[in-house]
Amino acid sequence: SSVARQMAGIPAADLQSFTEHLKSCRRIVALLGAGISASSGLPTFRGAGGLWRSFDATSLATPGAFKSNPGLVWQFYSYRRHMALQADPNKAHYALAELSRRNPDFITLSQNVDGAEHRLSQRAQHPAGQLHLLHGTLFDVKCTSFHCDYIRKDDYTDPLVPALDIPKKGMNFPSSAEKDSESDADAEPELDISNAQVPIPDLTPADLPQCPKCNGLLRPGVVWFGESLPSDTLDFVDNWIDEEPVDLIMVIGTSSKVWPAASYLHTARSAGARVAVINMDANDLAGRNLEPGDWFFQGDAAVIVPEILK
Ligand code: BV8
Ligand code: ZN
Repeated sequence: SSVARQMAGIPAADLQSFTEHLKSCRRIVALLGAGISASSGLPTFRGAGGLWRSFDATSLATPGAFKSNPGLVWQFYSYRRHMALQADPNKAHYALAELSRRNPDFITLSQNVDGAEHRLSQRAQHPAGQLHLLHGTLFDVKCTSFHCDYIRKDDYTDPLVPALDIPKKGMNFPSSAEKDSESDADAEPELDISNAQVPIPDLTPADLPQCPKCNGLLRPGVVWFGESLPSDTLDFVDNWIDEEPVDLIMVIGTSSKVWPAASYLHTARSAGARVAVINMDANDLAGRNLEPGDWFFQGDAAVIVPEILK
C-alpha cells in the first residue's frame, strides 16, 4: 500500500513511475555492492565502521601483499570468511532471487565476495545462471603454483586450517581511527596492527592452506586489485548488454568506486537502460552519476529492494 511505501521512506512519486516502468521491462541488470549485505551484518568497505575503514584493503587485497605476507592476508580472509558464514541473506537477496525466477532476462552482477549471494543461490533458489560474481568469492580457494590448476569451489570449512582459527585466537583486527572528512574517505587508511590486542601471529606457509595436488600455497578465489576479472564473466556481460537493448539497471549498495565493475552503469545506460540507484547515502558517487529520468531511492537496500520489486 502507498502508506507502507511512505513508511519505507520511498518518495511515492518515484516509486510510482518506477513500478510503471518495471512492468514494461524485460532485460534488467542489477549491479550489487557491499551495501546489499550490510543489514545481513556484513560491514561495507568504505561506510562508517566499514570493514575497509579498519584495513588498508588496497594493501591487503593485492597479489603483492600475499607474496610478502601470506599469513596476514590469509588471516584477513579467514576473518571475512568467518564473518560471512554468520550472515544470512536478507530480504533484498530474496527479492532479487524471486525476480530472477520470474524473469529469465534479469541478470545479477555482484561485486561482493562474501558469498551471501552464493549461499542465497542455495537457500533462495537464485537461478545460478543468472548470478555472476565479478570479483570471485571468499569460498573458493585455488593453487598459486604456476603450472597447477587446482581449485576448490564452495568450500565453507571454517577455519580452513587450525592456524587460521581467528575467533579462538581471540584476535580482533584493530580498527583504525575513524576518519570523518570526505578527503580521508577516499584515501585507504593505513592498516594499524600495532594496537592489535593479540599480536597477529607470524604464520609460515606450512601453517597455511596447501594444495593437495602439488603442496603449493592456496589463495582465496577472489580478484585482487591489479588482477583482471574472469574473462568469461566479462565477455558474457559485455555480450549480454550489447546483444539487445537493456530496459533497466539497478545499482544497489555500491560506492561505484571500483573498476571495471562501476563501468556497467554507463554501458547499460548507453544500451538504453533507465537507471535506478539504491543507496544509504544520498551523496554517494553512484548518486552523483544520476541523470534526469533516473531514480534514486535512499535507504537500506534490505527495505527498499523488496518494496520496489513488489
Ligand atoms: C583491474 C575482492 C586491471 C577482494 C575487490 C580504472 C579502470 C580500470 C581499473 C582501475 C581504474 N582505476 C583504478 C583501477 C584499479 C582498481 C580500482 O578500481 N581501484 C579503485 C580503488 C579505484 N581495479 C582493479 O584493480 C580491478 N582490476 O582493473 O585490473 C587489469 C586489466 C587487465 C589485465 C590485468 C589487470 C580489480 C578490482 C577488484 C578488486 N577486488 N574485491 C576483496 O574483497 O578482498 S573490490 C571490493 O570493492 C569488493 O569486491 C567490493 O564489492 C568492491 C566495491 O566496494 P563496494 O561494494 O562498492 O562497497 P563500498 O563499501 O565501497 O560501498 C558500499 C556502498 O553501500 C556505499 O555507497 C554505501 O553508501 C552503501 N550502503 C551502505 N549500507 C547500505 C548501503 N546501501 C544500501 N543499503 C545499505 N544498508
Ligand atoms: Zn597445486
